[in-house]
Amino acid sequence: MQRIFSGIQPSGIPTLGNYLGAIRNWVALQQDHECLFCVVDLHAITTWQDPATLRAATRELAASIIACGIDPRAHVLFHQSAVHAHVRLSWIFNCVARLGWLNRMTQFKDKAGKDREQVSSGLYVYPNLMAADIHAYHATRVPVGDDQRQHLELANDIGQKFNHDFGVEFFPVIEPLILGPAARVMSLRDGSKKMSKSDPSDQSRINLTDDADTIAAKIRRARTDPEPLPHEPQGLEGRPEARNLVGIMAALLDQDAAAVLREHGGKGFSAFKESLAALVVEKLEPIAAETRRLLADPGTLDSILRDGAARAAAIADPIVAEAERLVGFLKV
Ligand code: AQP
Repeated sequence: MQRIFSGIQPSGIPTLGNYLGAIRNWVALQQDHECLFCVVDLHAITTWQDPATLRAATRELAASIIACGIDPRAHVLFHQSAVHAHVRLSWIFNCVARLGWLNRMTQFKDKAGKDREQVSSGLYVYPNLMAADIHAYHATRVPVGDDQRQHLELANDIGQKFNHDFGVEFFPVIEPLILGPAARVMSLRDGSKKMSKSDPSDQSRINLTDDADTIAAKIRRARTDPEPLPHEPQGLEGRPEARNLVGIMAALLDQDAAAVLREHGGKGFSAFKESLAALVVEKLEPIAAETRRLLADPGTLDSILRDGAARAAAIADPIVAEAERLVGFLKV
């Protein structure tokens, strides 16, 4: 069975984008893969996180992931900082990866923007930590969105350079697992920006914990254009906000945009938004309720995370210890 590593940052409450683009796919992968699901708090602090909020967000994200259908007994759910193998291997990878490789990472350029001199050095070496997350488990598959493809190629370059430098065949080649039509959910306020849990505007996203009224209000206020919906997907060209709302409905119904437009083409946005809000509420309400139930019992949640960390460490520790031996660290 192939081993899969998947991570998500506790940098806010998970959004409908995280659900449709990532967590929902993870649920399906559980059937025929050995899965590690990681709340990547080490990655989250590459940008500023308030400490108390980070602690709460780590629990909330773990609860949401379980509420979405991840089984933490059959698979491994844990938070990254609890398994030290990640940091140990990432330091080695900081010394394997070349500056030139990191300089090419478009996500760093996007996230740093004009503030390049002021962002943390952690943000710059983020892809090395991501490579360590995967290689620490000898995982061979990583479900990723298109935006993460470049980081995965870098993880392979690092693994292969390590193998070459130390004359071993130690780290396997990782394959990206691109699942279904790339569901990329965009901001409700700006159809050219992706929906993000760390977006300063709460109105830009639907949080997995939003209640029915909040969801309906956010969808009602979502930016659109004055034209009615087209009858064919080609009519969505140049209309990013319309495309986004149609895409959300299509993803939630496991349909394509053409099927949605066959039913809703010609309608104005107010009618369409009402149908969409009802659908989003129907799909997210059980997740929010289960998340609340899990969060009401933090003791049980913490014990799930503790157990997950112990099982993750049992896999990663021997692999990273062997990498350290290959590098030449003295073991006494
Ligand atoms: N808008 C989105 N549409 C589809 N997929 C998305 N993902 C994130 N946003 C969307 C997918 O969610 C997974 C986990 O992402 P992450 O938390 O590790 O970091 P991210 O991609 O940077 O997600 P956010 O929500 O935008 O976080 P912040 O605001 O902290 O940067 C990934 O598989 C990602 O593709």
